[in-house]
Amino acid sequence: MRVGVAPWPEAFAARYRERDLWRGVPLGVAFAERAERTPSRVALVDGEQSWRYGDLAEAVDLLAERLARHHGPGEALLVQLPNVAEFVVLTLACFRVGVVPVMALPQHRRGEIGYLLAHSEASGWAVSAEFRGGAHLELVTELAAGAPALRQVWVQGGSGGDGCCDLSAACRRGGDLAAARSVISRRSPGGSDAAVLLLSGGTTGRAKLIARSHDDYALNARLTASACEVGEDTVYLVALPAAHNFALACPGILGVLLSGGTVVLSDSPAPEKAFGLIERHRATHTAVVPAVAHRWAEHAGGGGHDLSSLRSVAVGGSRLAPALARRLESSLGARVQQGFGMAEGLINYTRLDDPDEVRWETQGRPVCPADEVRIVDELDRDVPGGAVGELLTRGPYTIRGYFRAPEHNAASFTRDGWYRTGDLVRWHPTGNLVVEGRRKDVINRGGEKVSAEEVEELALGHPDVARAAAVAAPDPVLGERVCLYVVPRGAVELTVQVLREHMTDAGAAGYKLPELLHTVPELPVTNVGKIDKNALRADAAARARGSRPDVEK
Ligand code: OOB
Repeated sequence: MRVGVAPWPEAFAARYRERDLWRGVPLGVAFAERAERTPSRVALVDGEQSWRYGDLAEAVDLLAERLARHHGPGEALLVQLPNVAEFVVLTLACFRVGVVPVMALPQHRRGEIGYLLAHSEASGWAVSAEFRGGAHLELVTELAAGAPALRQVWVQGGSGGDGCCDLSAACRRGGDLAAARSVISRRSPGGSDAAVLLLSGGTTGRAKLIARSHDDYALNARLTASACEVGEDTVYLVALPAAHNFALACPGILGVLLSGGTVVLSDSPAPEKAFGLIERHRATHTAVVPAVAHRWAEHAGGGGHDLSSLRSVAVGGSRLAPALARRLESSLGARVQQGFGMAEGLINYTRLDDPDEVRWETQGRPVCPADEVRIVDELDRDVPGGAVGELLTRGPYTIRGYFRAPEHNAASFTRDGWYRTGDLVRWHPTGNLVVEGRRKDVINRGGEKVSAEEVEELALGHPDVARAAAVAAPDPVLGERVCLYVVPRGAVELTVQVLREHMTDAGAAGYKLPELLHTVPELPVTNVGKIDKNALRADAAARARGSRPDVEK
């Protein structure tokens, strides 16, 4: 099955091409051209190993030829890898032969992976033999039988046994490059073909898949690289999960590799690890979520590391408090660039030379002049200047629909193609956006988006739960945590641990599990009979402030 991108209306597409925003150059070709220009510059560093552009391009092409033997054009390949070199080689190799990587997370478990395999009809799955003690290979055995489209499993960092390909070995150089390049030339995708399937930051229910085209994702990477002043002299530390759009292409791995800079991988955002890498490789740029920024700001003074090479720290994914932005700049001696973006497209950034007020207090402005932004009320009417409303957006790198989700699309997009972000924002007088809240029912746990509905469904699967509602409880570091209100069935005593175990057994990833549980005799309802989530959020906030007795079990 070929993964397709929801098309833009022809008039828009023509305009984006005319303005040279869409260049018809697939990402694999853009990378190969860059590698030809600067073959001896260092492209990638993972631990003690590093790849020059020329070496990396060769490794990519040899793997691409191997991929082409197993996976057809436009077929999905589920990528579930940590921040390792194989992630980068595999992603670029997919781009070269039009295989579409599905960017899953190493933390995903049976529930998420089973759904992603089925929904994308992936013909391949790349998985790590070992990730923080997780039993990924057991998951392969368990799920492969129920995924009829799956033909090939690729294992990183160890052999996966029968029938699996050793991805790490396949990423090492060696092979007939000329033959590989002749296969690639026959398999190269077009600019409007799907490049990648990203996961949406949690909307209603299961994560939606977001098909991004080569044209639009290349533009995304280019423009964010330019907004962050990334170039050949950039050394970018990947501290967030590489599969996340922020670290992958905003500017992230792709923005840096298309600009001739160096990508340094870190397997953890912990300050002890990240600071060591910044010092050792003289990193100039990195990106973190506010929860990580918090840890870095605490650690910077006492870390004893030389961070003087660092110029810019992009912070995004959830709300950054102005005081933390200021503190981060002074403790790291680098400029903060707030990034407010989404896997669906639109990316806003503050710029390095913006005044303090903008860098600290706003979430920046769109990176592309062709990005269209509206701020509207509940009836989709534009709100007066400076007022808060929902952000709607359209543009050359914002999708026109989720992958295979017609019902959901009808709710998430207006008839004329605007994406309803679910974010409540306002214009700052300086022409930058400020995020004020959200309309969508999502819990943003330190940048990881959790759908409240998904948590509720998981909770309702427990026989002793009669009703359930998940809301965000404020947290000083993570911003928000998953807080669950349940009405138990009968007189049974439910604890947060029991429900966490139940949800884990049901196959849910750890970051979705409730951290706070409140058992209540009844859930509050609004006057139209819907669960009153605002009342629950207020209750969760009051409990977090300690102004109510905590009945947490
Ligand atoms: C990034 O992407 P996603 O797809 O994981 O999540 C998007 C959602 C936004 O709709 C918004 O609700 C929230 O995450 N968000 C922010 C934010 N950045 C994202 N909320 C407040 N302040 C911010 N700075 O999270 C993402 C993708 C690319 C670059 C940066 C972040």
